[in-house]
Amino acid sequence: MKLEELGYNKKIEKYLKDNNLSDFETGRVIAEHRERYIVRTAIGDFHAEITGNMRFTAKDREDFPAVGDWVAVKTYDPDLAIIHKIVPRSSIIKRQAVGQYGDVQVIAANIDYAFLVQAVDRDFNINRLERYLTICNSSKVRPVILLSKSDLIDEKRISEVSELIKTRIRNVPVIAISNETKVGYDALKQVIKRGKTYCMLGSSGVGKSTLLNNLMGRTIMRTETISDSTNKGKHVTSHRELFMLENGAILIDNPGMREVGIADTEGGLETTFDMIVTLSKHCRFKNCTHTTESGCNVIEAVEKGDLDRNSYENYLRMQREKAYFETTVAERRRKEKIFGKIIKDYKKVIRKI
Ligand SMILES: Nc1nc2c(ncn2[C@@H]2O[C@H](COP(=O)(O)OP(=O)(O)OP(=O)(O)O)[C@@H](O)[C@H]2O)c(=O)[nH]1
Ligand SMILES: [Mg+2]
Ligand SMILES: [Zn+2]
Repeated sequence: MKLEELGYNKKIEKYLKDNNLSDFETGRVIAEHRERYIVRTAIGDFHAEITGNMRFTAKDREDFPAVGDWVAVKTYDPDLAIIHKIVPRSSIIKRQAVGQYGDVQVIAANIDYAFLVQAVDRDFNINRLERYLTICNSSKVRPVILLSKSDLIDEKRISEVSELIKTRIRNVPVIAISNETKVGYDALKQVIKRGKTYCMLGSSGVGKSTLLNNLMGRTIMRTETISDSTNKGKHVTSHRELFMLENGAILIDNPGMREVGIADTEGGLETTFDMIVTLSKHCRFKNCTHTTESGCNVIEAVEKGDLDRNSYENYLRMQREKAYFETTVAERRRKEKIFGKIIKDYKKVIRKI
């Protein structure tokens, strides 16, 4: 297969050349199963692992390969390869790692568009939608909101939901689809372009894999009915994988997410809540936190009804979460530094003996 079909471009080519990596095989990570990867190259698919050096020097999860990454590999057996280098990413979707303070989880790399999938019947939650948007906005990924399972509710409710989205989220396309009736598929297919990479994000059971299967025209990913009483929180898809659609687009299916912790460092919150940023220029204090200050233009806008109160509260919640995340990262780095020094001192002592 040609690498161009996987989204290969001149920028990647230039990087490999400038860094003397032309002797390596170039590939794209198409699947990840707990630090074991499948890399697709021009000469086939390989099971791959990273070099010991890459593991040793990795500071956090971002230094490990992720689905969607372009990598330089050395191939060995008919299907074995070692990943030597990750090509710098054009975008990276990440969230706070669940249960590991101060660390991130990389969801996918080199993504052009993210489909934020919510089932309109009961999964719909606008606060969570703003969370996903923040993740996209911190990662230079363009969002498209997909309201799935539209067959389960009536037209009136769909327009209500669309209107509600419009009051808080501007300039993001919203497409209502049904994987049952295929309503909305035409509009969706117009967004899916050759050579671009797409990633589906959303809770478990909203129909991500069903959509993938439908777009592929065959069952690639297992899907399952989730019954509320017996399988609460059960995830059907358990790994991330990249697929190539017939029209030449590339689509990544993900396991459903339960938590969407903000690990924003790139101003995603500011982009998502640009209205708050604009309003805050007229706050009395420059370092206004928009919580209790007098002369806060943001609070005033909420009180006047110019700014949606729920959206404002959601912003404050994520802002706090971000601040907390940043402190835990700093704390972790500090501890690592102390630990690093202990090792160094220890080595010095050993050498002297
Ligand atoms: N009525 C209706 N059911 C759907 C639709 N899309 C998916 N389903 C059903 O919802 C269930 C879950 O679908 P999946 O595609 O497995 O959901 P998923 O988002 O991939 O879930 P995870 O892999 O756990 O993240 C299946 O029983 C599907 O048949 C839809 O548009 N309408
Ligand atoms: Mg799935
Ligand atoms: Zn303020």
